[in-house]
Amino acid sequence: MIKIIHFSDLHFGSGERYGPINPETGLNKRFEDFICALDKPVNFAIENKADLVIFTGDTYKHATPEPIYQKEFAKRIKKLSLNKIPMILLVGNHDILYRVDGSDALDIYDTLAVDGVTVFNKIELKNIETKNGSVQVIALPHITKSRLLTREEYRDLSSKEQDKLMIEKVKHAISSKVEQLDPLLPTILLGHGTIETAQFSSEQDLSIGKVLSYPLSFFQNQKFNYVGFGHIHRHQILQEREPLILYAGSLERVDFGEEKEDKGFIYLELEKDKISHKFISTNPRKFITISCDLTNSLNPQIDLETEVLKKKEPNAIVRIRYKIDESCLHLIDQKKIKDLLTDVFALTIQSEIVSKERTYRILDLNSNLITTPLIALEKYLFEYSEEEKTILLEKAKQLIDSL
Ligand SMILES: [Mn+2]
Repeated sequence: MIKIIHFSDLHFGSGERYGPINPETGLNKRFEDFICALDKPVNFAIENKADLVIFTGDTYKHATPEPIYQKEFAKRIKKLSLNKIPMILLVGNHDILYRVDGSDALDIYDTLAVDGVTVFNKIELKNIETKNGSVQVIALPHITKSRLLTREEYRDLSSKEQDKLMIEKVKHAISSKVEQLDPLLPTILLGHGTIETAQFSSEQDLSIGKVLSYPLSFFQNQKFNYVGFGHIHRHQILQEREPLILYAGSLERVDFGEEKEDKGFIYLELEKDKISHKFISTNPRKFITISCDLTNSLNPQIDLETEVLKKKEPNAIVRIRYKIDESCLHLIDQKKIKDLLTDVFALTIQSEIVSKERTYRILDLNSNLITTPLIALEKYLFEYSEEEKTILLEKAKQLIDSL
């Protein structure tokens, strides 16, 4: 039996706007949360004498991390290496610098040839030796156009056609690796990217339709014992068996889009024809949104305070959102609200002011457009980029057509 720990989407440096500086360490306290979260799979692997640790990408917020982020990550890699636990590092989109040199934030571990560490930055099949036998790994790191296609191939294609071509190429690449598999060894496929049937965290939703996504059928191959993915922060199991296909999810909550999701890592026990899996929570810091519609309230301050006291929890990251009529705005004392929440970790207060007198108008949006809703929508979307507009209009057209 081979014991495997799989975690993903570490994102050191992300979400720090929710953290104050710890005066004792000089570090953002949210970053300290992320370090604690990383310690959980690392320590679990050591305590349980794991045979292999897998990380499926997005190490930092971006590919040029501050030295402190690199240092804290490297410490954990070294700890696993000293404990003789092999480790796989798969490159995610946040690890890649979009330049022609093709380098990424994980390259350094390959360059230094850290004992037991294998970095995957291209589609590849490799045998990884563990103390309980070899595992075959097909790696599908984040795919970029420049790494997969030649200029001649993509020059005359629309971005949709380029995506299609890339998906085709990935399909071929995976099939050719599958042909080379040794039927006697356990096989895992590790990826960083979007699988069509997966669900995003709510604040990640906007990237749907923009990124290329793989059909689930690419991975429904009985020659695989496990398909483990990174990229989508929401932990989810796409398929329970033959093979087990899942997203490990991120280790900590990056933003409020992940408020309702538990966070953790995956513990796997792999035998040639059997696999068991368990999600182990990192007990991430709580995010709490307190929403309050005060537009019909006679005592907005009291109503808001009541709601806040009902929902708040110590040490949580709290977001208060209240909706109030402009004429009642002066009845809210935000200072008093803050005083009720001195024991929370971080606090933001957002107000939405509703005005009865004025309604916001876009000049071009007038009653003449009532018969052409798509044109009306286009005018309404003036704040969006051309690319986003195109996506939204396409979706709207589908909706209108289906009605
Ligand atoms: Mn990613």
